Amino acid sequence: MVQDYGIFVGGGWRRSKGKRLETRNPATGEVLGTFPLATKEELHAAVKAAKDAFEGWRKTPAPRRGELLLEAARIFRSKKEDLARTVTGEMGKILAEGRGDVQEVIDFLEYAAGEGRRMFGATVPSELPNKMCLTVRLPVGPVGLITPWNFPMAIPGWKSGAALIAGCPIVLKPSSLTPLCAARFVEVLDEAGFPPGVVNLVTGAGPVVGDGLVAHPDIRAVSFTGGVETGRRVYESAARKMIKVGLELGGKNAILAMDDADLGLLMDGVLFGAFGTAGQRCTATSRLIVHRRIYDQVVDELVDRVAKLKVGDPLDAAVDMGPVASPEQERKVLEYVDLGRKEGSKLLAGGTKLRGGPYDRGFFLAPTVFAVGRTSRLAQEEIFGPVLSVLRAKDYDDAVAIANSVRYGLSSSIYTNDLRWAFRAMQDLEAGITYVNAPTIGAEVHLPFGGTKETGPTDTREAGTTALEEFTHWKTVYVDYSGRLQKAQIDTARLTGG
Ligand code: TXE
Repeated sequence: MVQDYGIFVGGGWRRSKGKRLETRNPATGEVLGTFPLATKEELHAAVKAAKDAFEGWRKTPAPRRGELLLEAARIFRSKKEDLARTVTGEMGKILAEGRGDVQEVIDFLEYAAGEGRRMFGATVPSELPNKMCLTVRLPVGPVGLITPWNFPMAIPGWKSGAALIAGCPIVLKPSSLTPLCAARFVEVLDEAGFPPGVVNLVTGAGPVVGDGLVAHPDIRAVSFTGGVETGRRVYESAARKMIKVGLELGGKNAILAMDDADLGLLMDGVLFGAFGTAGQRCTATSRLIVHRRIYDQVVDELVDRVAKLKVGDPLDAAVDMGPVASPEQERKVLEYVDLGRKEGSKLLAGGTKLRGGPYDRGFFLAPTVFAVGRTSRLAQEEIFGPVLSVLRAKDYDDAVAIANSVRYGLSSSIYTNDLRWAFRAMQDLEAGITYVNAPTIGAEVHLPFGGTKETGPTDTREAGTTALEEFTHWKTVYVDYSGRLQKAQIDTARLTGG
């Protein structure tokens, strides 16, 4: 039975007056649920609920807030398999990755809960006697979380965990491709017992609900993950309101393969990095930059290994890659394949839509590899699908120059056994993340995540020790217990008599 969902506002599910959207399984076409395209008024009601909840939530001691996050993590753990199947069913990633999506929520909620007992500030000596200086973090207020479809539970988990522990009520606006995952995510938070209005969910069109959320005068910060062009609009709108904004806008991530690399290790990493989640990760390996001395050997082995990848039902444990997430994704990837051919790039593997039997019900593409020129669009633009571009480099410096020639700066990787190249790459690669002898994917929740250049113009980092930055501001506090007026910079009597 297909369930009709409402919006979650002020602690309960409400009916919406808006039109409805259907969410479908990209492997089978099956309708999984219907969701509202919420109206402006309904968005305003959600923001009002968050605003009304702010006073109580900010005054709830952070360790108590953490207890609710831990309770949510416990429920996620108890429902992990069922939720993982929802992720795979709605988004199309293979079940092992669906489980990973949910595990990331559990890991981050547990990490964030601990932050409730840290949230360290600084205590600093004063230049005056009998005076104390310290810094404290304070929540910014109600916040908007705008999330994409590729990690339909993990990204809401990262953003919500950080906002909630900081003391900010949330209004979550998920991608219209994966509202069911968002609804199930919010059901768990509700079951954990967050006070009414602290957690709100509004589904609907980006230009209405997303835009309206960023522009709403009572929303004090926005955390956004999505495409660059949408991110630019969010950035502009947030700047007009002078509010904090965190942006994570994708990548064109490269693996550098040096001539001393362990080729077996490299090949495993490239396949996982490029074709895991059908290439639809912001950190996906979309470029392989190979030292000229091993180029032919690497290309031969790669073509061999790609031919053995199994594409099919993402619930089948023997399958390596499921469908892409939507007809739009499929169209976009096939357009890039056409473009590659027109640009004169050499198709080494794949490049087709898979047809016949169960393939005809979903959006299944063959894992694709092109040999490309360094200025080609395939080498420069984020495709967000199972397409790997291979480039030949003269030496280390040339490989780094190619890697850095794109507008993105999210993840990067080098395969080498030479410490000198590894350590130079840590400094030379223009990216928020560098892996050594591992692919460009695989972030862990207790480390900062984000990028440079057009990936992360606001230079915020999600997760890890930096997660609170998006949702808090610093207050500096001076406590003078001298009992008299003391003047900084003016009472200048010093030991030296100055
Ligand atoms: O993203 P959008 P889409 C890239 C990837 C992909 C492309 C398009 O290249 O092919 O973006 O994907 C909401 N104001 N990434 O269309 O449109 C929208 O409803 C406020 C990279 O899904 O950026 C959704 O909730 N919000 C990426 C969210 O923004 C708006 C992950 C993202 O949607 C809005 C996903 C507006 N005007 C896609 N318009 C990554 N960084 O990993 C839409 N939205």
